[in-house]
Amino acid sequence: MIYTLPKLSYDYSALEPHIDALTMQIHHSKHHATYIDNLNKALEKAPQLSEKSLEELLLLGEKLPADVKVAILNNGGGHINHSFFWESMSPTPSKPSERLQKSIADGFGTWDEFQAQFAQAGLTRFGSGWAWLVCHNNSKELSIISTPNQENPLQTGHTPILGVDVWEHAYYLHYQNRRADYIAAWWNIVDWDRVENRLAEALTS
Ligand code: MN3
Repeated sequence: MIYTLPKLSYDYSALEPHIDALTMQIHHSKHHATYIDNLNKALEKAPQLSEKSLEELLLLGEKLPADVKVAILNNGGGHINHSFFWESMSPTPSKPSERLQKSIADGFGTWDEFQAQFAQAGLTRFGSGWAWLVCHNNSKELSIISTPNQENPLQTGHTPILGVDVWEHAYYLHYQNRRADYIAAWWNIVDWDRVENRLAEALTS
């Protein structure tokens, strides 16, 4: 399987002023593209893995062949995380429906508490990584976690519902060291319809 860079459904400038066009362009056409190139290079060296889906590869984890393990986990994670991230945002975002707000408030007390915990997870991730709203695959409980580098919640038995990239490359050009301001602005472009669909699917699967 050869992976290719997914096209965005909006222009690089479409998320301004919350995410600037140059950040989007570099993030998508350079960072994400590099993860895909390096993933493909690693898979060339391990043709026995060619039938596996990306999810299956990430779930193999430590069982991956030693010479390609780190490359597949880092770059496969980078590909899946970024594909998910682009689809989590919209230049014309829907508001969270009452049903979604209730589902989330049931998990966190209130909507505001959910947003506060999510932002805190992103803010306190030391170095590079992600903050996530996840649904546990077995208990179906909602929680907020953060992962280092390009790890994905599926590797710990969770289905990601929403995730924000808090690597510096996601915000540094416009926000410099102000990660909190980036996360606060990012709420304005979250596609809540997408979030609601992901949650409904996670709860019934
Ligand atoms: Mn990134």
